Amino acid sequence: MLRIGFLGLGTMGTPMAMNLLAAGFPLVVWNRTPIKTKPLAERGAKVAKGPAHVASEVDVVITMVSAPSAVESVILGPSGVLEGIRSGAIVVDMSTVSPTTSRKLAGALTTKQVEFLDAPVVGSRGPAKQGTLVILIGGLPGTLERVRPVLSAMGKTIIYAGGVGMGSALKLATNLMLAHLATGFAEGLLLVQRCGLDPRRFLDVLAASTFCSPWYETKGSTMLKRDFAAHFALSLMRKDLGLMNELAKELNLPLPVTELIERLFGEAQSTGKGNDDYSAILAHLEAGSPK
Ligand code: NA7
Repeated sequence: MLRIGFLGLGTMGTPMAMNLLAAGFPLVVWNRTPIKTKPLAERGAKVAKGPAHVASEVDVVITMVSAPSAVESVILGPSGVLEGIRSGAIVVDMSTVSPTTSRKLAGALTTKQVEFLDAPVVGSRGPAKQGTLVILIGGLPGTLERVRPVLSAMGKTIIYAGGVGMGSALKLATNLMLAHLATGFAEGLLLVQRCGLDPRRFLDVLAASTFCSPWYETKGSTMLKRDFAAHFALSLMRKDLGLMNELAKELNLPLPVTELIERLFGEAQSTGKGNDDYSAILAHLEAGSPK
């Protein structure tokens, strides 16, 4: 059985690593804040001293950290994965980063004959726990086949996007939709409430019409209750909006609405909502709309 190393035990990484243990994979873990390794260690994972140490002991290294700078530091930085990894190993980065970052990592790892996949996920804390994430892949199809059983322990659907960077590009496009959806729903909800309507009727209409999505029943319902406990932090969505707009600029593609939404998320973050769920964009819009 492949030996797996897992770096980054945050909201997403911990349940994903738990599912690897549950599937029987021998697991070595590391996290920048060491205390977060405890639940994994209690279930049999080995805790390593750092990313290079993890990489020296496994066949597949998985990274699940917050942002491009974090994954670059974990893989390319001092005592990083690149220092310890053996040729023939595979690195799978499941963080949401830019396609440029994915290509940079793949290029650096090639110097050690290490294959790379960008494999960001769609789905937040719940699907990570249930092992039902949707995993988007950039890289060689042969590399994907080597790690498919590993990915299948964490996700229900694996979508092959293309070469290195394409998984990251597809993920950014998907999160673009999510940011638009949350912002649009929030504005619609405020309008409905200001008109004196019962907001549940708004959900009823959405559920009965062509753009029905389970998102409205899950996220829409928690937004109605103003429950903004983080499943996917607003600060991370703000980071992704920045990556989308950066990518669009590289492609000379105007995304005017996404630019505006990035600004709104930036304002929400600067007023202290960064650690709330991304759906707290509703609270930000509400605060700016006095009666
Ligand atoms: P979290 O819960 O914020 O976790 C982020 C993880 O990234 C956590 O383990 C952090 O370690 C780690 N991190 C952040 N910066 C660094 C640096 N510089 N070096 C090493 N490790 C770092 O995020 P989620 O689990 O919700 O999301 C993970 C990814 O999936 C992200 O790309 C999302 O956009 C999608 P810490 O515990 O703070 O020491």
